[in-house]
Amino acid sequence: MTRDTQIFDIIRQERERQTRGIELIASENYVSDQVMEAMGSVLTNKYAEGYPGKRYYGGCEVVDLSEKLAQERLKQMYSAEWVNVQPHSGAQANMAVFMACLNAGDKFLGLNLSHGGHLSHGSPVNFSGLMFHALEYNVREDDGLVDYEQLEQIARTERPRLIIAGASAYSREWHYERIRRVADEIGAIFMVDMAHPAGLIAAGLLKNPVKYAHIVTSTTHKTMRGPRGGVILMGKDFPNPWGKTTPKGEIKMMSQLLDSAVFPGVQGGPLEHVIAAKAVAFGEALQPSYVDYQKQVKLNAATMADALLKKGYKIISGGTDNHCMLVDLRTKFPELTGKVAERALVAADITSNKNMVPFDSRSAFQTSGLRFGTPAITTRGLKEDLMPWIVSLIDRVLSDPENEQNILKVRNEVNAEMTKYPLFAW
Ligand code: DSN
Repeated sequence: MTRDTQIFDIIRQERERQTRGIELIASENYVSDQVMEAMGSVLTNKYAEGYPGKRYYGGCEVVDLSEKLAQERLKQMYSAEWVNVQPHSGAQANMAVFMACLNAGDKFLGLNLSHGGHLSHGSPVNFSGLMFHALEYNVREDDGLVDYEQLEQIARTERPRLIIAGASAYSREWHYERIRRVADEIGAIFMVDMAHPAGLIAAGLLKNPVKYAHIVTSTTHKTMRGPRGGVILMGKDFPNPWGKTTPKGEIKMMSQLLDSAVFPGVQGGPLEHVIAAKAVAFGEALQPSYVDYQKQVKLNAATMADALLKKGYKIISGGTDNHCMLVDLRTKFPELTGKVAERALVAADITSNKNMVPFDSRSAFQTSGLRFGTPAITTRGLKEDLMPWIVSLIDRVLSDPENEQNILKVRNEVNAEMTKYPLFAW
């Protein structure tokens, strides 16, 4: 077969883009060579519908070993009792939880997407908002923190069956205990989606939601630094409180419902090559060097947030406890939209994403915010001393976002510095 030069040239271009720039998208990271090796392995050839030891195809005895290893390592990372490593993504992990816990039309409560929440926590254009009755809580306008009083009040009045904590743009620690209390009071299931801070949690730098929630979901590729994918965890199995029964009238345990919801509920064959890559990433997360990495992610984020504040930018909630921060551009540049800011920064090889800020006056296509995060640049080897320099580059671009000469100068500085931080061993 002739080599597909078209696609491999595109991959080469993407590799160059990733290498020459400063990557500040809070949900992105660079995986290790071993994670990529496992993803690009012969395991991609195998069909393995079912679970280890209970498959619908022959020849699964080898992939059973790697899936079991992934399960054991993930349990160890979070002191979990039960896990499922098959979800293809975080959204699919969440979908499986909805399927296991709710009936179509049931009420659930999640953080408003425009206040930092996630699409799969109730957006009207997502399955969660389309098939279920989504209720939302906000962050407070004055301090940008989750409005726990509002959450409790809605929970008591509306009595949702499921309450979700977790966000895609929230830079503070959560009061899981408080949410669990109200969930217990009304008999709701409490789920935490820890996709963003999962790596910091595994390193013991943030509270472990497995101790507080009935069910925890995550992606594996953000701060965790594994392949793209999802997982579900529980600290303790429990009978489904809503009394979903089998055709024989038995009440099922939540682990059985979740396993059936992932497969055959929302997925077919698991991606065994990705599951092997997850196992590699989980193995890396159990090494002492992972804690050092996550401490540096947090230090870099705190230093970047300080530098932004010193330059006059507003950060929602005033800073960060984790790897990310949400900047409200309106304080420093009232006329500048997130859309224009994102484009100007990309032209300077600094990648971030436009993001709505709480109580935004602009639409999701324009936005007034930018979200920054440090997992990727920390993997690259950048330390806290470079954070003020990155912020000064951002500031130069945003101060004159249409000035191509200015942007070119910044880009040259970015490219010169980043050649000092090689990315791939091959
Ligand atoms: N798209 C992800 C993020 O950027 O946070 C969430 O799924």
